[in-house]
Amino acid sequence: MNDASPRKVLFSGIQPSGMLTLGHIAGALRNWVALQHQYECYFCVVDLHALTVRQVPANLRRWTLDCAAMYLAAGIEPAHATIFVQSHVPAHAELAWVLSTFTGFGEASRMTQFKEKSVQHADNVNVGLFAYPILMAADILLYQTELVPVGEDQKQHLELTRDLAQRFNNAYSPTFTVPEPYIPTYGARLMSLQDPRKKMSKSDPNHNATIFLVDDNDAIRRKIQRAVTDSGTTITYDPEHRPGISNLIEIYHLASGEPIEAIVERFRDASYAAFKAAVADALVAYLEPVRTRFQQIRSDEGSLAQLLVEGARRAARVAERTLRNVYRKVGLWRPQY
Ligand code: AQP
Repeated sequence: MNDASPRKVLFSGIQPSGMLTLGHIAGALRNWVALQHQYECYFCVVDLHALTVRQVPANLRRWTLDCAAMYLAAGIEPAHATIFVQSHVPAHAELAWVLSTFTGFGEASRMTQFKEKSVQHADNVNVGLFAYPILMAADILLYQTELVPVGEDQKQHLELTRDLAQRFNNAYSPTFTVPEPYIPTYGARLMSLQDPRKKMSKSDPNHNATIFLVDDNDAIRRKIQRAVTDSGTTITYDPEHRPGISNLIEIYHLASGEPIEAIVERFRDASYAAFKAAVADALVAYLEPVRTRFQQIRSDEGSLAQLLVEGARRAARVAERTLRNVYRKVGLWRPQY
């Protein structure tokens, strides 16, 4: 690229709290792939965030590498985007601490995701879960991020990030870029195959509800065949009233690239069974190459680790510059070393 103006900075991440799902391709990875040439991208595996829910240590370690490998398998190119693991860059936790002293208890208490997650994880409502949006603000602000792709559930957190940046800048002098939400080109939110009013989630205890990106062809076919549909017999797209069949149409659209209207038109008179078979075929064809690439990347753990070390080095160079600035402004004394 010959464009002399610097590219805008974009930051995003996924928690390695399980194996990634088709929802992550729909709502995150395919956007990232499309954005990586246009923006200066930081794609982080946010393992510190995953700790807010109790994890089996061996699983968390494995999923961290799996998650990074899936970024690559989905098409992120390390030559264009920085891929790294959050805990490898200590500045994230350090800046989160400073920002927590600028966050009102009341304003953090208003975060709706905290309220929802406290109900979901009632046996472990920890302070980390409460402080999650502050760590997210640190993730974003360390890189002077201009754009953050956000879904509906993260809008409030990005608003807090903007407030914190402005508050800090006003209290001292301009330090942080105030980030803007980036409304992704592909906004699909895939729903659970077993309860289409709920989001498809990697930590759903019912594995039939979720298409994991590592599922083999038989598992994909089985899960699509068992997907809950609505009463009725026609293939129509109406997410509000017919969420089950609409979700399958979304999946077909994702896998085939065919416009929703064209799908509905083509399958209007088909049976649910025939449509499900077509969805399964399209999805198998779409996911097989991703899974094969994932397996190749994952089988060479040395190269993957090396790539993540290099990513962390690149990220740390930028993050530490911001953190040093913040420490100096708030009055933390540091010797020259
Ligand atoms: N079902 C989905 N449809 C569309 N986008 C989705 N994303 C996740 N699930 C879907 C997008 O992935 C990014 C963040 O993922 P995350 O794993 O860090 O957090 P999450 O949204 O909480 O995902 P899960 O699978 O539900 O995780 P658990 O089960 O651990 O809580 C975001 O860009 C999100 O929109």
